Amino acid sequence: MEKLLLAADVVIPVSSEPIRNGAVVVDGGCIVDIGTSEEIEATHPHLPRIRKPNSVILPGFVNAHTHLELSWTRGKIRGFEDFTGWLERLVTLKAGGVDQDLVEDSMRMGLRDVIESGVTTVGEISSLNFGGRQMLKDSGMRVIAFLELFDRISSKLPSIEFKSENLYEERPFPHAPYSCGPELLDAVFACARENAVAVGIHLGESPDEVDFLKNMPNEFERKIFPLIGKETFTRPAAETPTRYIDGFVRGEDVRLSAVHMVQVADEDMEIIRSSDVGVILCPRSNVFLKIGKPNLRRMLDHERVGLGTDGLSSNSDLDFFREIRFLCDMMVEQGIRQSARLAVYFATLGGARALFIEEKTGSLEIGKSADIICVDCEEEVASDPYSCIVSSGPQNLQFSMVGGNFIYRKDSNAFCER
Ligand code: MCF
Ligand code: FE
Repeated sequence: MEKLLLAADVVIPVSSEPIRNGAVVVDGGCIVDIGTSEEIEATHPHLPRIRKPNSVILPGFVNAHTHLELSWTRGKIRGFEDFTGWLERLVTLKAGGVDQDLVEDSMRMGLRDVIESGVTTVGEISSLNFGGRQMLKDSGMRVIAFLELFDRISSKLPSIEFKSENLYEERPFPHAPYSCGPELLDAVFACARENAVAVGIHLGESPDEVDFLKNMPNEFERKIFPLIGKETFTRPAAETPTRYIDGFVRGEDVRLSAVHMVQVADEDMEIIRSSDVGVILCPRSNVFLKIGKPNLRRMLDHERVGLGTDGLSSNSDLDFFREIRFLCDMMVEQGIRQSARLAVYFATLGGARALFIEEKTGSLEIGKSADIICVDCEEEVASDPYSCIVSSGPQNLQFSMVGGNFIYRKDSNAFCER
């Protein structure tokens, strides 16, 4: 990839203030300079250059939690009463079996929608034996493949290899505290400590999860366990899901990304901050599954907070612009100021931090990977670039690159000026 200059009406580095008439220089897959167009063009004359009218350049979005593999379930789960009603339907649907070609074709379409909504990094939940993972690698995106674990895998865990390549990294993902017993959680955190691998988990999602972990009557034991033929298991009683998991982490140096975190108490925030837990919010999924909305105010003084669409079994689409807009509206609803700026933060650097990859991506800084998108804005860009991004959609995406390579271009004709 040759050295390239990307210029725009506004460059939003996210880690610092927006630059009017800004430019970024990309070389060897990395960002090598950033500043005003004037400065950059003086320092780097005669470079091939891209500048779109009315445009904003910013870090590619981080969709920190998806289940692309479940794209085939789109529109198939309706009319459920509550979270466990939804889970019951999903488990039954999966047990009915599905054609592998359908799984892969729908995943390919899901992946396309993710890319066309400006996402350059995806945190994908993937079954252990899933053949479609190659598709993720071939997409050119940055991928954190969370390998989904259930109790039956406990004894085999030490033999699982979590691969790490340039743009592709595998991590363990015990599904949730109600589906994974203490033996598996202990084994996962031991493996994480030994191999310095980060971990992900669905945590603090439904009120029933809270009851389950308090050892109170709950719908998982009443309805879901009999359905899947699972024996219940003894577990240490905990007041909140965060405290429960903290009991397994035991203050040790483990990087944990907790997905959902709707059931969070004020006191949990102290644990989240001191253990430096990455929090991944999936607000549209939460509303879809009727579990309520996350308390966003609580999250504001924590840096590791990102955003995910979840999969098409719990969301109507994978349009990340819509997820950002929904988050932003929810912030306004909760009386949070500067909601557009914060929503863009959650969608980029916050997500990279929630996945512990902020050294590589999430902001436009010298030395970071060139994971960059360009969006054209319908309104006047310069007055409020963050709001421009929040009100954009896939139709506004001009190009998207990961590690300096284009993964999407709206019009590839006459792309560069020389
Ligand atoms: O994030 C949502 C809601 N919380 C829990 N699980 C899932 C979500 N989307 C998909 N799932 C899947 C999960 O990957 O539900 C299945 C798993 O394969 C349930 S099997 C107990
Ligand atoms: Fe999920």
